[in-house]
Amino acid sequence: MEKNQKNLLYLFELPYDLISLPRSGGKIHFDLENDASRPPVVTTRLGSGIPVETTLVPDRGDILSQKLGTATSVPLGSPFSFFIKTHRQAAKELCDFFMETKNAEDLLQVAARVHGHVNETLFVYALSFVMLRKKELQNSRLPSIIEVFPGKFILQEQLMKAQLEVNRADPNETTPIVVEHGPEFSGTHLKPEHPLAYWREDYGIHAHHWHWHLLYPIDMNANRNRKGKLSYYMHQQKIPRYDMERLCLGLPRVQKLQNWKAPIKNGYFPKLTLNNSGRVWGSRQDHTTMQDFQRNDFNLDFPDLTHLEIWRSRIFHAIHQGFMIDRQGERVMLSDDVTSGKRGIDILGDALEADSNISVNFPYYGDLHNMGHVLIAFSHDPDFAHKEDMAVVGDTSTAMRDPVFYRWHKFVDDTFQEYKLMQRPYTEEELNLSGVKIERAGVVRNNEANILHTGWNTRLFEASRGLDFNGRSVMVRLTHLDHEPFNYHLQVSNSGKGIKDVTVRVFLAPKFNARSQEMTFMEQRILWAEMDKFTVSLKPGSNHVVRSSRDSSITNTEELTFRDLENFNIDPASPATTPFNFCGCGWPQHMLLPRGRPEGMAFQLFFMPTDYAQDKVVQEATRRCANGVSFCGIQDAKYPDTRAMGFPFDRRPPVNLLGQSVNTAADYARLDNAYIHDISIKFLAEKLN
Ligand code: CUO
Repeated sequence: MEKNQKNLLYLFELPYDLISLPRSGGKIHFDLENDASRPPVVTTRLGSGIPVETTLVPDRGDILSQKLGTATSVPLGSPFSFFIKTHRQAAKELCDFFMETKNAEDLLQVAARVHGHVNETLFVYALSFVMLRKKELQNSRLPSIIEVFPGKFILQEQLMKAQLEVNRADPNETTPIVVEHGPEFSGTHLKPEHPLAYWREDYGIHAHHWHWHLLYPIDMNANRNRKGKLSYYMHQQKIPRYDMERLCLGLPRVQKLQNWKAPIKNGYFPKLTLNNSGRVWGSRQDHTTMQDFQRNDFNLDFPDLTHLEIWRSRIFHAIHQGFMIDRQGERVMLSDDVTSGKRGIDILGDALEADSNISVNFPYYGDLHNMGHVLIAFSHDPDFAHKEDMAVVGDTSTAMRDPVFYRWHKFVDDTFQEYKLMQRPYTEEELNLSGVKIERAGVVRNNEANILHTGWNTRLFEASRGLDFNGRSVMVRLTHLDHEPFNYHLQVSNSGKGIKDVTVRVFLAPKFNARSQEMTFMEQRILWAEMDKFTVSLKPGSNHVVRSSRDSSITNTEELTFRDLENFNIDPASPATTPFNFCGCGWPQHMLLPRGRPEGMAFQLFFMPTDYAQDKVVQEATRRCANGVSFCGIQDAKYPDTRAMGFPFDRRPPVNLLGQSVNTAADYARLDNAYIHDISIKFLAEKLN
């Protein structure tokens, strides 16, 4: 990576501190010409004997405050929320300003000058947004959001402990301080939702969610291929994963939040800081009721609960009538069986998500999903009487910590499912793939078949990249769920005379419901979680297909830390081949499996090869950032599958298949190209590796 690209990395360090403060353990220093805020502390820090690389940032008269537009309207040190329309506007203006820069050097200088003048999260958002999109920066990578904003992930008490240790230690001491961060910190088992805290507070799912919203922002004129539907699908897939985890712990499946005037049973106290001043995220007591929004600190001109209810009614009318009404009063048909133009699910996704530029009729269908986040995020202080900050559910990097997130998104998903159930079922012809038969399929881990193991693991992050601990390195060891890697094995026959390319679709669902009964097709339908989707060429005759769990179509590799990025160089000639094809989006690999139970828990794997000739998408662009493609798409390219996301479980089943009724998913497995296989997942409750 060239020097300026590499130095962009350091603009992500210490977002709450002066830009002139040394970075990378004192090795990097931005020297801003004519910058009055350059503090005397720099001299002291730089006098530590470490060789320092200084980057001079010339005085840039062209960076005038009016160019930043509304970007300065979000106060420093306060939360930034993409669910708030005025914040989206601020983000758009800052992103547009950064996008005008000519190259890495120009961006570095402009961003260094803007640093400290705009809200910190907004700054990191805009810089990330631009680095992901500028062609000339395609070989740069973003550091993990966990290291950029440790306060959003790590218990305030632990960070304070580290600070106290730094204060007490000999100033010449250089060994890093390591603090532990266990899987459960936000409550106790006295609360029914607490046993799942390790899952909701996992760092990886938040990094994924933050990154996904960076790739698919709303109101940013960044209209990516099948965005509306991908928003539905990526968020939909969190629900079966969450429900599976609940069933592992004997908890009932998540209930949608649909009565908005009734108290929300479970509160949430995040115990996280907004910034290094110790300002905390808003907390919600048990039994808090959503209220009309009466704050004036966000320049939002409505919104009250009645609006949400009206928008919901209009969207449900549209779903049941099969069309939406655009701004000219014309009908826009909603159907997934289209040969050109947008599928109904995309149109619905854009209106519900909602993107005011793409929604068929934003004033009429409103801003339902976003404003739901907002009203919940301020339900603890809807009129600012307590001067409390937003709750975590308003920020994409923290929203999934709160149990109410899943209740809200269960409501959103059920709305999409209402639409999906209006679609005709797939025909036998659409489900079948003649000439291809799965003889056997299953999973193997360490030579043992069909039993998968989960347990705990740890990962180290450098909190001192995001927060200043007087120049001392502070590491945090995060404990998280993990599993032993495994392989899928499929024995597939091809009775044709030539090579047959197929897309193998793999899903996982619990075998039994909360009452320990086997599930009907419709009950299990929305519990299938995508595990993988890959293309293989089947030669005539029998084929043994082996696929590693590490190559899953939904997961990324691991979060890239500052240290990883400092030590790596992408070969510009082969950007699509290295592990660093990873660009940050994707479900965390360590969360691929639900945790199961100590005695083992019964799950089913569903395998279905479909015809790649029909599935494939002709791509004009080169592949890049092709990790987690099922959730994240491919950067600068079309979504690489023509079928509906979630196929074949996105629709209700046909009444008859191969002459018999369809009652369970196993009835699909009567097709030669489908296979159901029982497995057991055992939670070892110990450290793996
Ligand atoms: Cu990602 Cu509601 O869209 O959290």
